[in-house]
Amino acid sequence: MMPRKFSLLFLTLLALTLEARAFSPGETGFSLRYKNEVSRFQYSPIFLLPGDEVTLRVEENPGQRHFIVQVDSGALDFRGLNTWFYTAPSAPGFHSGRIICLDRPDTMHLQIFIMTPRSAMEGEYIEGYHIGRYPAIALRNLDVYRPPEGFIRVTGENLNTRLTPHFTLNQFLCKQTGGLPKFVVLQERLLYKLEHLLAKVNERGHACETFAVMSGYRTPAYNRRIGNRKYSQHCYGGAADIYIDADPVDSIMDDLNRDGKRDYADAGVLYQVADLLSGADWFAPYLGGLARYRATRRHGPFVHVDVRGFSVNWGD
Ligand SMILES: [Ca+2]
Ligand SMILES: [Ca+2]
Repeated sequence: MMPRKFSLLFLTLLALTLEARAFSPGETGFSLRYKNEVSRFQYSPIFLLPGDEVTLRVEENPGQRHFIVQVDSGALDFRGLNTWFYTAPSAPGFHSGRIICLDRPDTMHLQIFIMTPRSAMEGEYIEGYHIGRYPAIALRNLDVYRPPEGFIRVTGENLNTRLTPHFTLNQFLCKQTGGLPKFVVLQERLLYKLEHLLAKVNERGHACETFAVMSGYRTPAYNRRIGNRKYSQHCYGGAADIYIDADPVDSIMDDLNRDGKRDYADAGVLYQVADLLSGADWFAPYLGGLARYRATRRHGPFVHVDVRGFSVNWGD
């Protein structure tokens, strides 16, 4: 038996360790409305074209009524009532900004990417990077299938930029070969969906700090090479194929149902959590495709999620 004094110390240390490991959703006490998005995350991405104009509206909470906004580049115009009008700079690149609450310590970091416009494409390429061809006509005339207006230019400097509290830009690059700069299409909404799903997964007892993203953005050229459907949400920056890889970290889905096997049933556990969220009213903006996939010789089991705007579920 351990002396009581030591066992208490041991328990305290254990509690502190568990505390340190607890998942934090990385949220601020206030929210920001911009474009068609709402974010409460301490890191919030804003993807814009050169010269784009966007309204930033901060929604106050009890005890949080006074804010200032700072940006490293571009023009900011205060419009009253916690509202700012931001005009993006004219050159592509990454810029940071922040919304600071003056009532208590609470900051939202704005991760502003000025994209390279589609007009910079030369044939199927931008700066030597193979994009391929987007279908000129949107599938069923849906906005989510219109060719993207711009591409995030990924360089050595911004490759590891945090987009939201638990996801970084490098997780979403297309798997095709080629050096930097690379170009990526990504929707803010997909990142927020992944954050909400990650928080739910942790809440359900599966501790993980991020998802392994097996496939994020796919250029139409790459998508075609792997034989995928031409209107894949991956090509529009709206989809991610994900799995949980926290214990052990070995690039394969963890044994989430703890049956000693890592297979379709584990993809099913992640699928169920995502499906559970789909039933919540507040989750409506994040609805999209949801699918589970079996392991093959090339990959382990995984789950596909996207933000096409309406629910479609499938499984193989
Ligand atoms: Ca694993
Ligand atoms: Ca299992």
